[in-house]
Amino acid sequence: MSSGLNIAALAKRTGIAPDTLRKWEQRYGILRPTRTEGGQRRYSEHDVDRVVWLKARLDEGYRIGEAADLLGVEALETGTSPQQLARLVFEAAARSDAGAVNRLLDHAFALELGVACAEVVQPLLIAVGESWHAGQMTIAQEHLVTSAVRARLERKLAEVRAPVHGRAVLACAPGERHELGLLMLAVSLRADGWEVSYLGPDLPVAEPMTLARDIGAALLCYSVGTQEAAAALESGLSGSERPPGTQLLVGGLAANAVLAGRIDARHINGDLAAVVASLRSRAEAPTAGRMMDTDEPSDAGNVEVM
Ligand code: B12
Repeated sequence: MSSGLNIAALAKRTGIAPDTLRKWEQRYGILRPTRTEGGQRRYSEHDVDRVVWLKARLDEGYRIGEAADLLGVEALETGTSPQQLARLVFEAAARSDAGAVNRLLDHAFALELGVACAEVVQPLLIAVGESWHAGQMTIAQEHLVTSAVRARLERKLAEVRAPVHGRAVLACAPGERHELGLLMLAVSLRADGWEVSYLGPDLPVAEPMTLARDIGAALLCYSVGTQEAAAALESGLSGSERPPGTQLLVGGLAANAVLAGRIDARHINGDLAAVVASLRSRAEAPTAGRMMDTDEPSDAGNVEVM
């Protein structure tokens, strides 16, 4: 049987009536359902994203035909490559073209989530940030991109999905303002069936820990992008009482196996897909209770390098 949403579920998710969706599908070919063995249409997350994108254009005043054209024409102009899309957003930001930044990012987020994050957003943020660090892009241009990315990631995070694997709390270490990598992890975990509490940048170490304890979280993630934040995390954790049954995970640019070993946390090398898959396989393991049973064999002091 083919998985996916039926038209009623698609209508519920997008707020567009089933009749309208059928018309959009037949007239503009903007939905690409698969069929069940019984011949019923099943819509994908990609279809949801396209409808949400079109709805946003209608709210801006476009007619549906224009919006559908825009979806096709811009996709054609930008080519199909996510790398090109990242470059076009970068160029749009460099000429302070907020409209193009937003439209192109809408395209990026209409791609499959993993592709959007790993192949568009991540290289884009690095290019934009490096350009800002080098004094080529202004703070305003950098913020234009980061807030547009943040808004879309937060929107994804707010999408309701049934929790399956357990609860996860995510926060940046004290002083840490590089938050978008962690937000991408939050969205990826949410999409994979975790109930996520994303707390954002610059948190005192004890706050996420208290929340994790209160809600019985299986996973507590800290992000460190700078050495200063890594040091602040380490000192905040020393002597603190860990929530029982909660696994501590550390990541970000300044995280490594050595730091993880020192703070008795886990560090997973690899991209977000690898991180999410590793966490999922743990959660699904028959012996896994809340993911870190005390009798579970430790992987080198809870440090894992894949
Ligand atoms: C964009 C950027 C900024 C933006 C951040 C915008 C935002 N709201 O997030 C702004 C402009 C605010 C900024 C500020 C600063 N920055 Co800056 N910044 C960058 C830049 C260019 C990209 C960071 C980024 O967003 N990458 C994309 C994301 C998606 O990648 P990521 O964060 O690494 O996350 C990935 C993984 O690490 C992982 N991940 C992240 N967290 C977690 C957590 C867990 C548990 C797991 C499993 C995985 C995980 O998921 C992501 C996907 O794989 C980097 C350079 C670079 N090459 O990365 C410098 C960089 C990180 N910044 C740096 C510095 C020095 C600063 C400033 C001190 C500059 C200044 N003089 O003010 C400030 C510090 C702010 C602070 N207190 O935190 C240095 C850090 C050096 C260091 N290691 O100590 C870098 C490396 C630049 C450099 N080459 O010197 N920066």
